[in-house]
Amino acid sequence: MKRYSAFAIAREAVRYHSGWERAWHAPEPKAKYDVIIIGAGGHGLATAYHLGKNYGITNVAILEKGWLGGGNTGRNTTIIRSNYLQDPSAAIYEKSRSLYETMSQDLNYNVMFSPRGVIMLAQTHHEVRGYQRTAHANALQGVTTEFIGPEKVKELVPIINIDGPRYPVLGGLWQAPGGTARHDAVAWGYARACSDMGMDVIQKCEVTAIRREGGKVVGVDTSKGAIDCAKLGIVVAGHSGDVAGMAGFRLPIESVSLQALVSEPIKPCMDVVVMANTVHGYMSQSDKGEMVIGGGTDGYNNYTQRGSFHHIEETVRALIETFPMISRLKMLRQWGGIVDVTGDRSPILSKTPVDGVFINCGWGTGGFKAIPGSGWAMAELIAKGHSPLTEEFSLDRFRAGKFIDESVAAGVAH
Ligand code: FAD
Ligand code: PYC
Repeated sequence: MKRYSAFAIAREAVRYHSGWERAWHAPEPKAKYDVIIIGAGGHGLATAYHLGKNYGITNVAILEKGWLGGGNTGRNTTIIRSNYLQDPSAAIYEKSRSLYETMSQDLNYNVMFSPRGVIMLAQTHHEVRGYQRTAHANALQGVTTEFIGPEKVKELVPIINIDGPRYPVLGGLWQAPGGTARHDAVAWGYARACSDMGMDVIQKCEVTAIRREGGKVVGVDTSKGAIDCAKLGIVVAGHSGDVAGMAGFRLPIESVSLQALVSEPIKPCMDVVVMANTVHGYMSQSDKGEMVIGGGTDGYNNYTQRGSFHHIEETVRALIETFPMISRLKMLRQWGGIVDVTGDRSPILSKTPVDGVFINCGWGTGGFKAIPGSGWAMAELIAKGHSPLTEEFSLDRFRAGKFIDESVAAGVAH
């Protein structure tokens, strides 16, 4: 594929943009692949990309029932950070954050990574102690964070009200190298790179059954016919339970809706990301000027990818004391995505009871930030059968009771 460059833009400008080629091919499925990945969200595409880039495995199909990036990858609020408490989490999230730094260059696709900094506000004394503990843990893990006082918070976020009365800002966990990226571009960039390596990204291709022989995977049935494979990666976020059921095993996962909304665009007023977990809500400003706002998950399980009025009211009510200016904003649109949540709020990257089937799920409310690191680690697991980054995240931890509790670091109320 032709490289994108400043020169290419100039060249196409003078020939009426007639020379651009398709960013990825639209193939029909072949009869057989070495590896099939179900789900063309960020995690599925990143897994395929690293199978090709790191291990030279390119006879790969990525099957997507809708359009690529149309699940949670295209619905999230794009916060990237690695300020988790437990060592295995810090390792994979920090690997991921560092891969975001060079992603635009690696993929030759501008994913608009913006390391503008992320603050998690401490608005109770309990939160102060919790975030101080995380800052110490992060120092030992080599993750750059610091606990900052209320004056520094005010300096970084001039529009914030730190005085309460209900929830004064007592400080915050500040990660300067955290930030945001353009979510669709992450999916599109990976899809283009996978297609360029000869992989088949096949949209509108729903997997309806997983075929096994003697405890081993042999292929899948899809809305475009049967396809054989030697190995299968299930990377379907909110539908993980359903698809695992097709392979004959159950997951310790619940599917719930997570919603977000954006305001009308306004002039630049906040150039960091702020999460306020006590109240609960979070906010950043997009490059278009919209205030991007979200809250906790819905309190009931469901598969409906849409927003609801009660959520706007709850989230805006939660944030209004800390950000009084949002009371004067008009809201533009809202939406929901179905996230898959585990009991310890950590993901599952694992082999499964079916030989040749691997699963990547359970990122819950926080998997956008993890896309490149998860893809890197999952590719290693699929190619070599083990990966230091996935070891602790196996399904066995639920049997052995070796939980990786990240309910606070998840940062979103469940
Ligand atoms: P998805 O992007 O959902 O991809 C899975 C794909 O599998 C889908 O495209 C789906 O159509 C496909 N699929 C399902 N079943 C089948 C089938 N049978 N056959 C074929 N294809 C199938 N994370 C952060 O880190 N930061 C944030 O700020 C953040 N904000 C969020 C805000 C909201 C409102 C939401 C909903 C989520 C947020 N997240 C955030 C979480 C993040 O979006 C997800 O963890 C992440 O995108 C999961 O990516 P994925 O590739 O696993 O799943
Ligand atoms: O994981 O940082 C996060 C997050 C913020 C909003 C939703 N998820």
